[in-house]
Formats: sequence, structure tokens, C-alpha cells
Amino acid sequence: MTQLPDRSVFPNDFLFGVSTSAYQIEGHAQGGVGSTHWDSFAATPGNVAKAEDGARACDHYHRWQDDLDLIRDGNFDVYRFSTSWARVMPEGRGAVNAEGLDFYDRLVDGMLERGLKPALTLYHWELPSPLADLGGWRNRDVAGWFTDYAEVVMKRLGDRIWSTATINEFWCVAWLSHFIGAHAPGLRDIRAAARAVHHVLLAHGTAARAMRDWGVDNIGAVFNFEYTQPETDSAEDTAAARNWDAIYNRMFLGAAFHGAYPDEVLAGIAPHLPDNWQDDMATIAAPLDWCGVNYYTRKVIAHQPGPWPNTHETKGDLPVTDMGWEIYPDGLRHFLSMVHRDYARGLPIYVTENGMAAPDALVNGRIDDRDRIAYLAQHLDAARAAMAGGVPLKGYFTWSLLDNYEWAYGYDKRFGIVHVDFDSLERRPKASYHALAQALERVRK
Ligand code: IFM
Repeated sequence: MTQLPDRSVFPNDFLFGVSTSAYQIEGHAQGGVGSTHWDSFAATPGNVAKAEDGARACDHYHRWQDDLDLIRDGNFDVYRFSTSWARVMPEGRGAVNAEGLDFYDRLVDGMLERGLKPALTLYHWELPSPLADLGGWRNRDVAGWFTDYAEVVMKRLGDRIWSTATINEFWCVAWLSHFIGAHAPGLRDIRAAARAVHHVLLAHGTAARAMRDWGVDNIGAVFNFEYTQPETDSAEDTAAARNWDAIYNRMFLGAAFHGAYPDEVLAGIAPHLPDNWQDDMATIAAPLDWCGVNYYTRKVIAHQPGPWPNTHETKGDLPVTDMGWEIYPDGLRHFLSMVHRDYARGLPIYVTENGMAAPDALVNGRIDDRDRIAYLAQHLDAARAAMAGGVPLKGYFTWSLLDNYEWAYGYDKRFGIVHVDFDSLERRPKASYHALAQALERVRK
């Protein structure tokens, strides 16, 4: 069986963590939380497998202490979690739900009591419905709404938070949700997408600058990446892959770090961006302290006749995970090197998500997920290769602690290192959890 690399082969200050997000685990029907665009998206036929939503999820809202114990006992250093905007401010603006804020207060204290560094993400996709009604990410005012929400959270938790990310996965928030239509709010409209792209970046930059003014430190953002492989070396497929790569891998980084959108992207979205968008780019390129990289897979892209971006996903020939995602560890090395070389230039980089959905079988009460262990080992090796090439990689987070609500796939896809029985809600650490716990054990020197 593949062995995970030991903590001792990483620098002493290298951090290991697990990642989760609020809507995917908490149970979003509990504790005075407001409705979100994911609730209505899931309630619309055809959007989510079995029309499942996050109402109960893993019931982390009640089981958080046991879940934090699992993280501590897994020998992790950091817990990357998110606060739900709709739990903190059920209407998205104005009134604060004291019960919601108290929950996160206890959660953060619980991390500290267990020696875990709290790594907060402010937005991991559950936009409050009243804001969605006003156009959500298409409405420029979202930058101010988001900053007000950030202020409420940081005023309460900021004194104990180790790191703060504004947004998780800009591409999913803007493109997957407003151009491809696979996530809430399920739009397929280039104008909506262009505006969502710009406004989620504006919200990020506005909040990051404001937080800096309030004295918050260690501020970053989390970007997702997919290695892009042209199906053939024809000029058309190569151009299609370049467009895909620009939209997915360079648009948000380019704006956040250089205040510029790639030319390949402007070729499609420029007519649809808000008036005077150029004036916002300096705000968007707010100084950051670190950059988060989420990486899972590679995509094979071919030319698609018709309107921009002329891209079409085709099937590759690599082994795939239960999501049908190709396993391509060298893509992680590629992006860590690219982010360091072309964008973050010297800032600490973290792998903020990496992991796989596997068809885990529960046999005699055990899950022997050696495919997941192999996946993690290969990606940790790729991370080490990037470090050997000079990338200031400072930590690695596994997605995810628990099997959870995998968005449009409902509860069918299991990413956890801990199995969750979605009837009894019982947690069962898988072989990957035990392997990580063993690899991360600190040996006294
Ligand atoms: O479950 C998601 C997570 O919410 C964001 N990053 C990718 C994961 C797996 O799809």
C-alpha cells in the first residue's frame, strides 16, 4: 500500500490541515439561519442529485466538538472552516443572528482549546436569498454588503483567527454559477457571468482593504485551478485550451495580483463588464499576505464551434476519481510554480484544498480507502517537488474532514477522510484518516 510522506520530510514550520465549509457540513436548517440561493437552487428540479440540500448535512452544528476532536486526534495543525453569511446575517444585511455568531465564537474557542489554528473563509458559496433577490453577485452593491458582513465576523472572531480568506474559489462563484449554470444561481448568461466575475473580485478587494484597516493580518484568498490539456495539437484546440486556462486559471489571479484581466478573457467579456470597470482594478488588487491553491484535476479541452470561448470538455485517458475527474498530480506542481513565479511572487502559498471522491465501501465497519491514500501521497510528492523548485509552500490542507454535501452531486460523492452515515450521522475515520494521523505525528527530537 502507498505510504504517505512523513511530517519529518517537510520543513519544521510546514502546516497540515483539513478543510470544510459551512453549508456542506453544518445543517443549514438549524440555529436561526436565513435562506440561501443554494436552498432554492436545490429545490428546483434537475439542479441537484435527488434535489438534496444542506438542511441537515453532517449536523456539525450540534456535533462540532466531536468533529474538532477528530481534527486534533488526526494530528493536524490547522482547521480551515467557513462562516455562513446567512447564519451570521439571515437577511444578508442589517440584523445579526446572535445565535449564529455565538456558534462560531464557540467553534473558534474550541479550535484554540485543542491547539488548532483557525483558518477562516468568509464566503464559501451560501449567498443569503434576500441578496440573491437583488441580483446577488451581479449587483455591484455586493462589495459593500460583503464588507459589512466581514466586519461583523471579524469584530467578533478576529482576535483569535490565524488566517482569513475572503472568497473560496472565485471561478465557481462567478463562472460555474453564472455562465455554465451548474451551481447556484444556475444562470447561463455571459453578461451575468462578466458582472459576477468583476463584482466577486471587487468584493474581495474591498473587504481585504477594509480588514487591513481594521488591523486584521494574514489575509489571503483561495483560487481553484485545473490543468488544461488541449485534446490535439491543432491550432484550434490549442486556442481553445488557452481560453479555458485563461478563464479558469488566470482571470481571477491576474485581477487579484496584477489588477488586469487576461487578453483572452477580455476578448469575450469586455462588452459585458460594468461601465468603467477599469477604475476598480486598483481596489481589486489589494495587497495580500498569502495565496491559497485548490487543486484536484486536469481537463482535456477541444475547440467548440460557435461563440466565444469556443471550448468543449472531452474525455482524457488518465485514471479518474468518483467525480470522473482525471488524476494528474503534476498539475499541482505546475500551478504552485506558476502562482509563485507569475503572481504571488514571494508570498507564502498554501494548498488549501486537495483530495478525492472515492467509491468508499464500508466493510465490517471499516473503510479501506487506499485509493485516497495514494492520491494524497502523489499530490504531497508533487507539492514537495514544487518546494524543491523554490516555491514557498507553507502548508497543505486535505479536502475534506467529513463526507459532506457535494453541491450539485448532493450526498452521493464522498470526499471525507472520515465517513459519515447520512442516516445515523455516525462518523467513522477511514484508513486515510489513520494514515494521515500516523504520518503527521510529531516525534519529539
Ligand atoms: O466540495 C468542494 C468544495 O466546496 C470546494 N472545492 C472543491 C470541493 C470538491 O468538489
